[in-house]
Amino acid sequence: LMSRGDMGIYDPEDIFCPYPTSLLHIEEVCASIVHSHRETSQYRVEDLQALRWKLFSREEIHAYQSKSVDEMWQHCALRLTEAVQYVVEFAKRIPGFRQLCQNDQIVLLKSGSMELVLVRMSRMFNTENSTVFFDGKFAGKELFKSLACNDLITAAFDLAHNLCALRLNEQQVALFSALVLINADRPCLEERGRVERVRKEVELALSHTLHRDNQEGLLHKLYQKVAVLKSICSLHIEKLRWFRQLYPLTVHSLFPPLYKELFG
Ligand code: CLR
Repeated sequence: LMSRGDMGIYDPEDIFCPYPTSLLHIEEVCASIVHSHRETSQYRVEDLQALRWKLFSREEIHAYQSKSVDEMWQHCALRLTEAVQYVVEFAKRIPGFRQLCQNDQIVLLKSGSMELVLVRMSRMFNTENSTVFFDGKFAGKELFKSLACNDLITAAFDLAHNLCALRLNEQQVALFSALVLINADRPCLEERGRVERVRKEVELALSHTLHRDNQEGLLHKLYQKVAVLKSICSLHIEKLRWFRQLYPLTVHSLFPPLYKELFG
C-alpha cells in the first residue's frame, strides 16, 4: 500500500500519518500544545505574581464561612465550571484531540477536566502562605470551610503545594496537562488505538522538552502525580454524590449544565 509518507508529503496536521515521527514534528506538537495552554490559561502567571499581596480580609473570610453549605457549593461549582470551560478549550486545541470521535472526546473530558483544573490550581498557588487565587483574591483553605468537605480541600491544597515544589515552567505545565488529558486507559473509550497514538506524541513532546531543559528527572515525579490527581477526582465525585443526596434540587436547577454533564 502506497502511503503518503512514501510520496514524501508531510502533513503536520495529520497525526495519524504512517511514517516515523520526526524531531521536527515533535517540536511542532510541543509548540502547539504550549501555545494552546497560553491561549486558554485564564490567568497569566506574571499577572498573578503581581497580585500576590491581595489577600481576603478577616471579614471577607468570615462572610464565605457563614454561607450555607448549599450556597457555598453553588458558588464553587460556578467558579469550577468557569475554569473547566478554559480546560475544554485547551483540550480542543491539542493536536489530534478534535480528530478523535465525539464519544472519546467526551470520555477524556469527563475523566480529565477536573484533573486539569487541579494542575492549573498549582499555577494560582502561593506556597509562602498556602493560598490560592479564587474569586479575585488569595484564599487559604479555611475560606472553603462551609463546603463541609475538608478532606477534599486539604488534598487539593496539598497537591498544589507539591506540584509547586517541582517548579515547572509554563511549557512543562502545558505538556503535563496534555499528558493527563490524553489517557488511553480511561474506561469506555471506543477507539483506544487512536487515543494511544495521540498519547505517544504527547509523551514524546514532554520527554523532548524535559531533555532539552536538562530536567529528565522530572518525568518520573510527574508520573507519580497522576495517581494523586485521580484520587482527588474520585473524592470530588464522592462529595458531589453526598451533596446531591442532601440538596437534589440545588444540583438539578442551580448547578451549571456543564458541571452536571461532566461530573453528575
Ligand atoms: C483553578 C485554576 C483556574 C481558576 C480556578 C477557579 C476555581 C478554583 C480552581 C482554580 C481550583 C479548585 C477550586 C476552584 C473552586 C473550588 C475548588 C479551589 C484556582 C475547590 C477544590 C473545591 C471543589 C469542590 C466544590 C465543587 C464543592 O484557572
